Amino acid sequence: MNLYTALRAGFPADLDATAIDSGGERYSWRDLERGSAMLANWLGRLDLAPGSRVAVHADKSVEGLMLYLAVLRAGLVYLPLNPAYQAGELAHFITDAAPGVLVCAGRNFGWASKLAFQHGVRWVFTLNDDRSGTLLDRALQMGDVQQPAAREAGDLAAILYTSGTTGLAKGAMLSHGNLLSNAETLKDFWDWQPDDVLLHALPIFHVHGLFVASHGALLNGSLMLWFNRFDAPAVAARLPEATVFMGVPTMYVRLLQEKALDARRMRLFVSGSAPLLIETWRDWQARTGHAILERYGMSETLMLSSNPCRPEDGERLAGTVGPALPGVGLRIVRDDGTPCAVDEPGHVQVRGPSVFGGYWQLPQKTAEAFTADGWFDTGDVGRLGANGYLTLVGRSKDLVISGGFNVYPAEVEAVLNELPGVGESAVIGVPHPDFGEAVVAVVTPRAGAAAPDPEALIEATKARIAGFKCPKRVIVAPELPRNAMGKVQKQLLRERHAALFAPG
Ligand code: MLC
Repeated sequence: MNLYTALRAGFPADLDATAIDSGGERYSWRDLERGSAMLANWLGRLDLAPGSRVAVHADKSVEGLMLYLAVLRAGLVYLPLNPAYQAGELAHFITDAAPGVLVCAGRNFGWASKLAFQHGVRWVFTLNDDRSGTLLDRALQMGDVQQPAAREAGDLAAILYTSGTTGLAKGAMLSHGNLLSNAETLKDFWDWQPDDVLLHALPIFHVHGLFVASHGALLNGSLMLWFNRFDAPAVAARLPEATVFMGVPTMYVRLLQEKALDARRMRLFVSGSAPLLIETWRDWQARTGHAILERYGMSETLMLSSNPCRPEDGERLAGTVGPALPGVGLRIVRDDGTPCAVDEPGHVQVRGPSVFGGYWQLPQKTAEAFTADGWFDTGDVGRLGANGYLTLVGRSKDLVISGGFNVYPAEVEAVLNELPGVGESAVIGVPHPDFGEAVVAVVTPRAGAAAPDPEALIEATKARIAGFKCPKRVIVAPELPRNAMGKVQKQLLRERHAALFAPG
């Protein structure tokens, strides 16, 4: 079944009720249905082959959400991209996914369209966060009735790019069935109620904001209080109207700095995408009386485990990501593949209906990601307690999670190594009070060159890669510590610079 049809079935009977309240505008359920139909009808006019990718590199907006729904309706494949990506980053996604359509922010049209047309993209439209852009101009000419394309559970619905240790992002292929099964599981496990109101302040180019949050509200026919960007005072001001909030830890840290946090109507606070400090969990409980529900997932698998929601399902335990969700198989194994004992850390491996079909056009990488007996290796290291709760204790892959965004050191190192005056570089994650982990680079001067200026290096990275990947600090050192094999000892660097952002 087309995922849109399943989400549509969750809309309330009164289609004139408000579906999304963005502060300035109110959108009814009928608006979502009609708007996505018009956009789907426009996409249908473009003579795209079935399964064509629609790449979206635009700022968050309600119309952007309608576009996602329209892509599902049209039977095309949605490819969301962080609008902070720069030309070099966008070039990889476009060459790799070969989309038929690119939708970009108007401010980027000049360079983005040039790049897209050079790489064979047939159509480029703009979409801005103020209800303007050529995409909407075109869609407004279309009829507002559309029959969603017939789709099977295994048909591709979206490709989400996620990097590997090589630094080159791979497209995780998610099907209509992957997305629907996860949405249905969460609807039940998180006990969505008829009168729930979701405060939506996450970006919609990742699993968390696009699937976990939006699907939850759509499938349950729940009102969304919508923010195009996260702004702690503005979010705190509307918290009294909401019953469900989903955020990354940085959002909780920032909200805790607000004087007023009225969570009396709240039913559920969910945190994910990055580790939530026990300290933040406790502060939140002290301030609001709510135990944040921490859950665990990733682009390749959608949501895998979750602390309980209903009291009868168990207690929410800070520092854990809860037991496997219903229908998810989760095991912890040693390097040799044998099962770990209770509480023994090992590789987290999973299987289930939400696990992706593979990486776009990378059969070899796909094969490497799965075990011989069909389990997906998450790249995370965790342990399972006797109570069945999973605690994540580390990562087997070199990855920094900053404010809920994944940053792959190899990609940042490659950029730094090209800059004048840089000999070599090592990028690490260092504890940071706001972002959880901050990207830090240790660089050596190029032989015979003067030591590079750290601020100039940071500025130079900002011109090349998205801001969240750029080092918050660059440290120039005479050399990088290496082990006997010649490998850079990142753990040593992490320890050496652990207090770089310590308060005071
Ligand atoms: C923005 N900046 C960041 C950053 N976000 N730097 C490091 N890490 C981040 N996460 C940079 C900006 O480029 C800017 O740089 C500077 O920080 C100041 O920005 P800001 O105004 O403080 O940031 P803001 O725009 O408020 O963004 C912070 C944030 C945002 C936390 C709201 O990062 C965010 O929305 N994070 C959510 C990520 C998310 O949705 N993850 C889900 C992944 S799905 P400069 O140089 O211009 O000053 C997934 C699976 C799962 O992981 O299980 O959920």
